[in-house]
Amino acid sequence: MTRSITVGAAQLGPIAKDEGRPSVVARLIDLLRKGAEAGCDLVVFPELGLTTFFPRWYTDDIAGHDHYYERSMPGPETQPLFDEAKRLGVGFALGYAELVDAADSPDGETHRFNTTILVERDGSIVGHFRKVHIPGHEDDEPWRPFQHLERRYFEESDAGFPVWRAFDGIMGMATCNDRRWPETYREMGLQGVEMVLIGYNTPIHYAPDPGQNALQGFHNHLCMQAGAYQNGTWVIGVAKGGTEEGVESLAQSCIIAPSGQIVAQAVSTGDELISAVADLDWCAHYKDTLFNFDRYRRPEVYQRITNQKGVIEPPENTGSDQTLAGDDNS
Ligand code: CDT
Repeated sequence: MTRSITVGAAQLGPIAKDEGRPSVVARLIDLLRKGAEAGCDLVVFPELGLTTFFPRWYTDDIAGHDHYYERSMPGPETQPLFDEAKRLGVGFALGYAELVDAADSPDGETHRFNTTILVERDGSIVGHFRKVHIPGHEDDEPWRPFQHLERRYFEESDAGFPVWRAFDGIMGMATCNDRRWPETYREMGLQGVEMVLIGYNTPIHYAPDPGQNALQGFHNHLCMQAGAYQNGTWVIGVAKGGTEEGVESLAQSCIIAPSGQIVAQAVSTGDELISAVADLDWCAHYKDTLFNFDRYRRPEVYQRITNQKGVIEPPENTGSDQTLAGDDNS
């Protein structure tokens, strides 16, 4: 018997700055119901799926933007989503801005994270993931047409990429920029992950190098398809797309099989539910053959994959001849 789950990618269109939580939660519930109609066990929503992408605005005092953060999950405004999930028997993953109050924090400090939760079909929270790779900048950079101040609004998580047993499989999460890093998938791949859930907000315009603008769609699929194939896992990539507060963001949400093939893709830039039947046993075709880590990986020779940051300078005189064992160029 195969372990198949039906998974939905619930792409969102823009969320306006003044759109309140009740309206956004109603949109999420509508997509959840569409997922139920499609037979979904699990519906995946995007990064920061409850608010506009507020890190595009500079502020001296980020505490003035705390209304964009959730202090509890579920909270009074998100409880209806949990209730509907339980009623329908459909789980979900949802990205949101998380605020940990100083009073609730082990170190007595306030913390802000870019977080995603995974919720089971009975409405219980399976796990929290906090974004590891925080892109953009900390300070106002007025030369940009719009800001990408995630590094001002969110801390980097040091918790890495855990996996959870849920939905009859091994589930992992990552958030937006995390999807561009091979370590993200490999960390979870080494723990046997079978499905990685990824929400994203990706502006088409990349101010530091606009030459990349035309490649946004290509890079989006390239990194997720490679991560899926090289780790024998399903990857579900879900956008908040369309033009939000004047900023155009990539859509192209997709469901990727362990072969690296896209098996479903959104066709709009707005609220849209796509789905696919995901056979988790398909992962073994890759995990037990080409990417049998125990048999073929060579961690003992991957000397530069360590805890260092930045680039390690190569030693002097490392011509290609000298890299061959036994060569003697003296
Ligand atoms: N949200 C997020 O992580 N977006 C980034 C944009 C980076 S441009 C500063 C992404 O990697 O898609």
